[in-house]
Amino acid sequence: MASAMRLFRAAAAPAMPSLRRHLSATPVAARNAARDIASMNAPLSEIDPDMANIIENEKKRQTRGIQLIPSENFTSQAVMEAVGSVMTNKYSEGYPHKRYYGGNEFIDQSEELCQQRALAAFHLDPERWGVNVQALSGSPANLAVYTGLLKPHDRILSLDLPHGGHLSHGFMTDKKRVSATSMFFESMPYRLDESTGLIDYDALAATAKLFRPKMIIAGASAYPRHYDYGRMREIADSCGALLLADMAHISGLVAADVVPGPFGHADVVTTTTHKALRGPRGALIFFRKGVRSVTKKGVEVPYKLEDAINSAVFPGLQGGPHNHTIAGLAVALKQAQSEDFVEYQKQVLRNSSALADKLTSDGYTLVSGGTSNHLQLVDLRPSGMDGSRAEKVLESAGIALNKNTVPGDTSAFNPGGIRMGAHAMTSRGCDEKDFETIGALLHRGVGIAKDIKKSEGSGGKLQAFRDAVESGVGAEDIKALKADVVSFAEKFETVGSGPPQQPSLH
Ligand code: DSN
Repeated sequence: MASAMRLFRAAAAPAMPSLRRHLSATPVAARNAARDIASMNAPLSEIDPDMANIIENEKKRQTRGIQLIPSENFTSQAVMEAVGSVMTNKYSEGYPHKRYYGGNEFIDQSEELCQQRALAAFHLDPERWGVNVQALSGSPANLAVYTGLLKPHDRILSLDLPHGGHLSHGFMTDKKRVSATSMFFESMPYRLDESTGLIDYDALAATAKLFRPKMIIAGASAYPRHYDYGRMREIADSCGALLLADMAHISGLVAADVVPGPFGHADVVTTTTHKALRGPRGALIFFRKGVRSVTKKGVEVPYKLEDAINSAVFPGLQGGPHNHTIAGLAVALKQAQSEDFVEYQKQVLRNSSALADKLTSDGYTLVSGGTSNHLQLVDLRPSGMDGSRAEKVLESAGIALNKNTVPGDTSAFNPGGIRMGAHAMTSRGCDEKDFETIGALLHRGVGIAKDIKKSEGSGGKLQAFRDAVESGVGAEDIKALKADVVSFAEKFETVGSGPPQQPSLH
């Protein structure tokens, strides 16, 4: 009824003047056009109940579960409002005031505001640093940096994926060049010292001397400790390499100044914007500007990063920027400069330590012996478990984390660990006590996984284990755990999900 009334009112409303002129001789077409506009303005729940339902279910999953994936977070209602705005309608290839399309007055304002806030959020002097806000996400941002600053087949030295690195830093196996970075450039990994779980800087320095990379990357997606960016700079200088810091996992902590950041040492810094920074899905590329060095004769040598990076993003790799994302990112970067955000990031560190301590006291082995940031990497092999089986049971019980390789693993497909982080649940208001409870729930889940594994024989295949979980082995225990997970998680407000959208009458 509501929707019929809506359509009637919209159809009765005058069409846009140009449309009206065009359709004046054809009342049927005019009515159709009015109906089309009305339907374009109707809410999702009315237009597409199937998708509305899927989104509601995802909202429920996020609310009723414990979200521990360390690269995820809850963005704010204000960010989502900007992302869901008319900014999505505009093409604006190019950069502010140099666009290939007209009508970009407000898009320029939005992008410039986003750039200014990005520099301010990371306390950067605009004379010394610039930023590109158009890269679509972390991997495209990194590819843009390589494309802009390296020649095909130049050498990149980066943390090995099984030791905590990221695909886009050049991962390859004996059989396959997996990441585009390893297809178009020559990548060489550096690794952790397996006895400590810390980056082996001496081995890194020796490899750099032999490999002579053009670029060294300081960045990880599963490293629970701080990088020594000063040492990374020294090593880069020892072989004349550029230093790229990919701070995607820690950028919110860096903005809040609660962990060491890379800006004092790196030439270029990339980050996604939807992890610790709590923005929409996107990326930032920061590059140094101004004088790079002064020759013995007193000649200033400038950095030549800005044009190379900007033109690699557009027109090198991308077309029109996602202006809705840039608008949302500007909002997130404003929020990232607040006192509340700093307090939030401090709480993330406290919660991360609390979870690490709880897991340690329950007998788990943490890679590097603990954590200094938001992330915990647990080596399950000493407890007779593996990452895939633990992940499966915990997922069935409403706890989302991910399996992860740990140093010493031989296969990325059967990793020995799980990776967790504190950002998302801290956004929902959890404190240290709550993270101890989360640790206890996790421990129960891993215990159930062990029981199931025992019941189907230790030589069992992973698929057999998954089938066993699906077919109900351990079902009662998983059900009981899930009930406890839901009653715990529902106590905490979900950030930014809002009430379900209802069809509305104007
Ligand atoms: N996929 C992200 C992560 O989970 O760490 C990195 O881009």
